[in-house]
Amino acid sequence: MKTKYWFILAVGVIGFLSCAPKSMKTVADSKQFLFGVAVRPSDLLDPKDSKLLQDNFNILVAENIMKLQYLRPTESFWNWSDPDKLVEFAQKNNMKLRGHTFVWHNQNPPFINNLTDKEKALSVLQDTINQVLTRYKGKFYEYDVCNEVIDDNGILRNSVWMKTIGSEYIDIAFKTAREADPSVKLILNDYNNEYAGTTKGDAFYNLVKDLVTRKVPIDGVGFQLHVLAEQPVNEKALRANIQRFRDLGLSVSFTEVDVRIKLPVTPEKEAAQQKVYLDLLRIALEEKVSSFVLWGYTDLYSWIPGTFAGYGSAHPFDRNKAPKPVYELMKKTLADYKR
Ligand code: 9MR
Repeated sequence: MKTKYWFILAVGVIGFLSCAPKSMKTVADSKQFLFGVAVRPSDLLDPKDSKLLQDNFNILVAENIMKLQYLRPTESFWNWSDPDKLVEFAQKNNMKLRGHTFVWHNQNPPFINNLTDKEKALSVLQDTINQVLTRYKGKFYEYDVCNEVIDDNGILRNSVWMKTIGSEYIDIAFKTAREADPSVKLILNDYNNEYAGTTKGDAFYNLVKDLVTRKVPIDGVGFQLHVLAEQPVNEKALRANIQRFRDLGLSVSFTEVDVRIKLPVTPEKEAAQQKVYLDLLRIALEEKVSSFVLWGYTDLYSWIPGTFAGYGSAHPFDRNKAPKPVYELMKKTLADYKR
């Protein structure tokens, strides 16, 4: 073929490729924005599901399998197989990982729930963190070292860790994690902590400020953001909160985003949900949050109906795992964003 025709063909191919619709992951990568999802082991096994993950997300978190109930069901038995597969999948697909979680009041195995002795509790806590972060050294981008340590009244929750060790369990968990893997960003994660000026939001901030003042090695905070379509985002209170954590030298991640709708779904409620998702994404971009992670992508496997009776349709993909209009709008918001 003459050079001229080769040239025309090449221009055509390049033109076609640049007009071809880009995947969400390509867009997120190009913006250096960490956009992720909580996954279940079966998401990695089914070829269609794993393709969906590959096309859409550049950071993953285990929805359940790294909680101690599953990861360490007895003191001597560790369930590494599923987490190993998740780590391998993420590495193979050029995705980062969030870890969730070491220290929680929920989803603990009986041998932890039954702890009473302080020394024993301390050794279990430290050993758990050491074993996980030694095995996966350098493999996790962020880790929720402690989750939901403040209760709904704004005081330290009376968890098994609090009862056995006392409030210093938080310091000890963070210090142990830092020593075990200095490369992973250490996060304190919670729900209803996203707004400055609320009981829980302010209690969470005061706790974190105290940790920073006492030089406990914390790198960032997580706002879970399990929110409602019917409650518009309070942008001012969210931005003020992000700013005050940034002033402490910390990062902020949106770690478990979903926006539930009071059933039945109507076009108005869907429009309200779109606004909440898009506001959160825009604020995350503008405030340069560390990661934006959906707590599940499809309504098919949602945790919402089991916990909030009468609510549902909280995720950006429908029960057939097809993207809803809100997802296309999120993609456009990300694609149009100029850093
Ligand atoms: O999505 C998780 C669900 O499958 C579990 O049954 C539930 C048990 O409490 O935990 C859910 O995930 C929670 C997360 O680990 C911490 N923040 C709240 C999430 C929703 O309950």
